[in-house]
Amino acid sequence: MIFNEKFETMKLEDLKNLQSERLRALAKYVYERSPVYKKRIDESGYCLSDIKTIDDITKLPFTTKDDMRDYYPFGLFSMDSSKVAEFHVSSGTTGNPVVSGYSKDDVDLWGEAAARSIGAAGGKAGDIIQVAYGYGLFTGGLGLHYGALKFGCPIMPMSSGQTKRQIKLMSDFKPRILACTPSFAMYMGEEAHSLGFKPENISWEIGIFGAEPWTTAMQNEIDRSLGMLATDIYGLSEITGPGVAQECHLRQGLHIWSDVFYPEIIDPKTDLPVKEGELGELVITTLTRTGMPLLRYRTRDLVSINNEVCACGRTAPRISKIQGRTDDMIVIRGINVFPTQIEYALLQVEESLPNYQIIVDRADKGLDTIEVQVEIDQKFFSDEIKGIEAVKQKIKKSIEQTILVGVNVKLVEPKTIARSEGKAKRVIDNRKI
Ligand code: DLL
Repeated sequence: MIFNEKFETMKLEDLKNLQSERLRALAKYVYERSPVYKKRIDESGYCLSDIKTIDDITKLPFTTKDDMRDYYPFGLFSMDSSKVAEFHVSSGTTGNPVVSGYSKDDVDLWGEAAARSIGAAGGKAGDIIQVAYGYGLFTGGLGLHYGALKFGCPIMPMSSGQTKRQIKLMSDFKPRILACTPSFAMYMGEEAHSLGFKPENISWEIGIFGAEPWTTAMQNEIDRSLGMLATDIYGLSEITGPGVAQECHLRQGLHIWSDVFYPEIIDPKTDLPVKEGELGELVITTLTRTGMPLLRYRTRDLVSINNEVCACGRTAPRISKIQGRTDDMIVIRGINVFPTQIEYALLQVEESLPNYQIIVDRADKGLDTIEVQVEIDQKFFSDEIKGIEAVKQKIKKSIEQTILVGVNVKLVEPKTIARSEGKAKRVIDNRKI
């Protein structure tokens, strides 16, 4: 179902005019309210009157994840923090987390974007939705929640975890839609089967899955094992949570709601646009946000774009599934993890040496695992087993407290982990994405 006919099927020419109008207003808005953007626009050699159409967007400065960290917590807001309705936070590369401030209108916009996404996935008003993304500073739970409220779907605000309870309530309430990370969907499917459920006893018909990379093969596997249509949803806290882009039932790319989140695809090395269909970094401008609007935000996510009108009738362009990232962030079970966080956690434990490797795997059933191999001083190896086990637990605890994801720790002797002469390859990602 198309939730918002006017914007989702707008003629391309009208869409371009709307984007141009919104870009002019946005440039003025941030220039007047954000000292950071005022300074950057002044330094760019362009002025507001140079921003006439959406094609002039390239005259505006980029915003990066480093900016988010440097201006932590509220320095990039265009609104006083007392006027903000909600804060959301995700992991930053080092030190400071990434904070995003949503005004009341931004929360409304987020609900609109997520509602369009529920419709694109095939949802209908009245469908019960089981929201099994985490609620809280992470945007997954609340994003689908706001979308469902707007769309008119009765909500089961489950949050993540409690697998058996999720399945029991699925069986009793018969939700038609399940929203969670793809790895959690796989896990729930596995549990449901072990409890004796067959695909025909599973009420979910539509999955709205995202927050982590996953393949089409995994999508097909979820379709098969849960007897549903698994669709991909994309988003990031800085822009808006889930609902920046979403696959329609045809699953030929994710429609990016470009009347509000304007996409550019650039070569991350030259910063120049790539040709339609070529892989590049997704850069997004929030055309209508008011709390923390962002100009040309470098998402570091690698995608290609297809501007052709989709057979579903939507004119919003489609991005490919996320093909990778330009940095070393690993998204594991929906949580962003940076190797530097693991390094930090290791350095808190005196027995560990700062030589480590992170091995990410995807088990057969789709659940991602992290193993951290850590070198420890030779002298601890001569210790009795109990002592070694205690060091291992100490390291495990330190890492888990930092990254908020369970890990396996393997202690190895000094000089076991390959040394590098260039950039150290800290992460071995064995997931086939
Ligand atoms: O993950 C928002 C979200 C919640 C999206 C629920 C979809 C569903 P962050 O925690 O800020 O926000 O992480 C954003 O996660 O830059 C991508 O690298 C990755 N990511 C998000 N969705 C997808 C997806 C949420 N569908 C970062 N496929 C992004 C691959 C995804 N990666």
